[in-house]
Amino acid sequence: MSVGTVVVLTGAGISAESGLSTFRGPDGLWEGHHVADVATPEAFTHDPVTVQRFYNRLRARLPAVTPNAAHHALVRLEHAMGTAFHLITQNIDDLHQRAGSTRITAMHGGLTMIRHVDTGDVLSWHGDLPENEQHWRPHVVWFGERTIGLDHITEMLSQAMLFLAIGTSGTVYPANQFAAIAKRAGATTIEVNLEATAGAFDFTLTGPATQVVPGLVERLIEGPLAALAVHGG
Ligand code: BV8
Repeated sequence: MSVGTVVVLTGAGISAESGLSTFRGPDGLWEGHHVADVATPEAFTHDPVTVQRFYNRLRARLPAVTPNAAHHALVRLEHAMGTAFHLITQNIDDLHQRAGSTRITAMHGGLTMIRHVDTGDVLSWHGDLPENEQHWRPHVVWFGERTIGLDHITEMLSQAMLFLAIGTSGTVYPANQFAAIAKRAGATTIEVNLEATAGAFDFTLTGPATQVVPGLVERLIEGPLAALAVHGG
């Protein structure tokens, strides 16, 4: 039996009701682009203008959107659970951070950071990058690149009592392995989504995140996690 941590994984679906589009539309395009055209190191080498323009447009959207009830509910869960809580997000928006989440690993980086291709220096960044800029890139994990914090994430999953995935299709590796890893460690696995995915989940709670997550968090704090909660709900 795991030692009793709660690990939450979020994907694009938790930000959908804040007005940010998810990734896999019916045509499988990301904002009108194929993945390989904008979210790979090769794309950045061969066509930096298209890549910088793509991320400038995504970054420019952030000031117009705000965290929703699901983001805020996860902050309440973090406050109730303290060090027994860990949030992993696949999202590159900054909505969890703006809601107040601090025990967070942004495993695919973030739109509000840029990284120097030679020194690896990372800076906070909120405006556009010049479209022909080739020394500073979005601090975002592209396909074929190593994700951030994977060793720490694997350690957290090995101690999980509860694994909760919210708004993720389970399409992308290695995040799509986390439920199975947690389950092998003895965790109960729950997903919140508009529809069940193929992941290793004991329960699927279907519905929009803003309608399902707040009530789920309150029930967890008052019920099974009450013994673990370090503060009142
Ligand atoms: C790596 C940053 C190794 C960029 C992202 C063939 C088979 C299997 C795997 C591979 C393969 N070929 C290559 C791979 C590996 C590859 C991969 O998984 N490819 C996929 C496409 C097959 N993965 C990688 O390359 C990873 N790195 O493996 O490195 C390595 C090791 C050592 C050394 C070097 C290398 C890196 C992956 C990271 C890619 N970058 N993001 C950017 O965002 O521009 S991933 C990107 O897509 C997002 O960050 C996000 O993670 C992902 C989209 O997934 P979701 O978040 O799940 O979003 P999606 O739209 O798919 O689903 C939304 C869900 O929400 C849906 O289920 C929907 O029903 C639900 N929903 C909608 N509305 C709501 C809702 N739910 C609740 N409420 C709502 N209101």
